[in-house]
Amino acid sequence: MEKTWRWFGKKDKITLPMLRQIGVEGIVTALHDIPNGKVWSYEAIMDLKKYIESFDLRWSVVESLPVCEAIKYAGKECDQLIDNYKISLANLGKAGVKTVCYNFMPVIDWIRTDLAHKWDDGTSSLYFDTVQFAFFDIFILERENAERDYVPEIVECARKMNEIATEADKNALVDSIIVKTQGFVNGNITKKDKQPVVLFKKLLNLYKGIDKEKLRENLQYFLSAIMPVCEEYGVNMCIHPDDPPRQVLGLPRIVTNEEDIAWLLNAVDNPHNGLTFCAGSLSAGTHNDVPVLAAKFASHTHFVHLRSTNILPDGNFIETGHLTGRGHLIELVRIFEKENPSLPFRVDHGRQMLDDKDKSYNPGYSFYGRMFALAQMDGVMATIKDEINKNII
Ligand code: DNO
Repeated sequence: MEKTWRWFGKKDKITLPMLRQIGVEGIVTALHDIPNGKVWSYEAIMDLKKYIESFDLRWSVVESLPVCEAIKYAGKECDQLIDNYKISLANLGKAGVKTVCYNFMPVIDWIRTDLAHKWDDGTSSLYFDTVQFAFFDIFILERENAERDYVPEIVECARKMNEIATEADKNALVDSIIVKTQGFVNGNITKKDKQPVVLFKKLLNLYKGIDKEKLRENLQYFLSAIMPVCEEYGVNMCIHPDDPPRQVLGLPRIVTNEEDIAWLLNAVDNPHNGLTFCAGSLSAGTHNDVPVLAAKFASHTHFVHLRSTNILPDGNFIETGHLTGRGHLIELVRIFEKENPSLPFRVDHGRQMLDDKDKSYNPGYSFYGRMFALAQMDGVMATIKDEINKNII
């Protein structure tokens, strides 16, 4: 597979020459400065593409061309926004950037409660704690009937947490859940927003009355509208699974399991409608057997995120090492190498280690931690290629 790396543009402290030194072949990036919903011009795309190519790298994947909320909840600006999306896709296609990752998660993209969960060896990784999340939902957001979504023991622990939490604790949690993890992925809330909770609640309100069926309809509408452009320019759309893969905050989520993925591929049956196979997101649900899903959907996969999690007995989950955990990444590399050796993959998130600590990288996107994981995956790939060449597998 092609070794790619998520790079956040010319302002990223991790530079393209650094990536060349560690064996990266392709870049995964976006025009992060263009506000969501606005057209990506051909000129702006070519400018970034040429910059990347000047370092002997290629722009392999767009992550993400963001889908605006009004497309997801079918607001009145929906058709205009889809038209803009089509123009951006056509411009990408003309520029030769033909793999586009996106998600259809309402309001909030990926969710973690702790961005620096300590390991015994001094490194840290990202973590999701159910009690902290329930505390955020019930006592900080004060979402109507939120406690119905948690078992009584969790509600009780969240209540106790609320009794002792200071304002600073609450702000730190808000920062982790809806600010720090969202801003840099072109999410709805950024560091500049003074009242993130107020804004977040307004966004949640936009989805009143939108259930799983309705959200599916809206996704189908969006995909059917853009497919002709994808066909004309050879662009492959790859949806990112919901992270974690379940309903949250009363919002529907529709890419959580085998049935959802099968629905998506069937609803718009077109080779350009495919998947970002994110092993990390899928592995955070006990209902998912990740290698089974990979084997089943490999031919519809256009892009792979290699990351693994472990689910703890209390339902919390931790981002674990790339050679362990429920992601079964070794088996996945075996499946995808056989299916399509030129498929782009990136190591998705790494631990914070060594010099990463003081660099204020985006959460999950450390340098040494990801480099370490990339080296591990590189070794796995080399072994598997060798097995394939010797006809052992
Ligand atoms: C988190 C990322 C996601 C992903 C988007 C794709 O680290 O994997 O934010 O980029 O969901 O649209």
